[in-house]
Amino acid sequence: MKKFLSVILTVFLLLALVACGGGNNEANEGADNGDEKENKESVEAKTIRAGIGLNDAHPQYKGLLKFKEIVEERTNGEILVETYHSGQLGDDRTMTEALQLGSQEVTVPSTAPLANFIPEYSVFDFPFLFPSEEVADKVLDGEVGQKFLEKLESQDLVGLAYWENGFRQVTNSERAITTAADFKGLKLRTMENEVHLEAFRALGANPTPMAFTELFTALQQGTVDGQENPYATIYLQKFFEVQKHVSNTNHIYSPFVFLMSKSFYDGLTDEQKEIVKEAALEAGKYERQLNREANTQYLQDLQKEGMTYTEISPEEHAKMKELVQPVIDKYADKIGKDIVQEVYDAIEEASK
Ligand code: TK8
Repeated sequence: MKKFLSVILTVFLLLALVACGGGNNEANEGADNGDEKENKESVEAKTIRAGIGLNDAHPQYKGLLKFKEIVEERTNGEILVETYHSGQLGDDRTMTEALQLGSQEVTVPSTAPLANFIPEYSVFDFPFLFPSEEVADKVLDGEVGQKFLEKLESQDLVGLAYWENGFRQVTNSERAITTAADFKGLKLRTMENEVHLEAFRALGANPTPMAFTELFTALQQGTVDGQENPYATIYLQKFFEVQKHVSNTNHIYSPFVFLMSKSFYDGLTDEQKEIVKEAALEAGKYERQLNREANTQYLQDLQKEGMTYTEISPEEHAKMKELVQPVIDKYADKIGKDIVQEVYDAIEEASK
């Protein structure tokens, strides 16, 4: 009998050991699962596909690399950034639509094509709106600029910062432009924005809206006589190879807007949201500085490459302003006089 009881006891003890060990296993499994899940999550970093239209020589791309550096460092690799330039992912409108669809996470378009998504953005392309880069910074980085960024949410977009495209200058291969009358009949490519189109019509030109990705070929083939962009773009995109004349029209200060897909942004932790916003702002300040530093140098380099540079006098600039004023009045009505007035008031305040 004793022997029988000791066998039963041994079997019972063995069963008890096995059960506890399993529990531990389960606990371990749980822990493993937990660790595994945690490891899995940390292994599966989020990826930002960031695309722009300008090439890798442009300050805009250097700004994108700065954004990548800051985000990857501050998130310890939880977020990785893939950068694409030269329209590899498409033109401004296509990439902005990709953000809305969630098939791309970041792009940095000019404000002009954004007006096709949020009409109020046209105000930033009113000719001669910003008198200087410094005033543009103050207004865009202040209350008014923030108000415009918030409008993007209705389009499934998050505006994180303003970067700089810069003051736009006209180039062409027909004639030197020194007067308002010299625009007459020029076939000029413009961005896909009604204000740009109508302003150049008011100057007597014959404008054609076109994506930036098609521009160099159109200039090369003579589909258009000219275009307008900041000196940095004219030089770094090698437009001097297909354009003869450049003049300091300074007709529009063009901002870039750093856009993120809302669906991607909403999926970030609060800490990650702060990091991407800080990174967009810090990289934007860096990009603006690079863009400005070399502007004078770019103009000299364009002339070294054989372009003729002509200056437009204050009197002729005044004539240009007079010719485009009816377009400004029309679009101020169209997009809302109040918000337009807010922008002009902010500019006046920032100019003091
Ligand atoms: C580049 C464009 C470009 C703009 C244009 O993606 O289209 O002429 O000035 O900088 O945004």
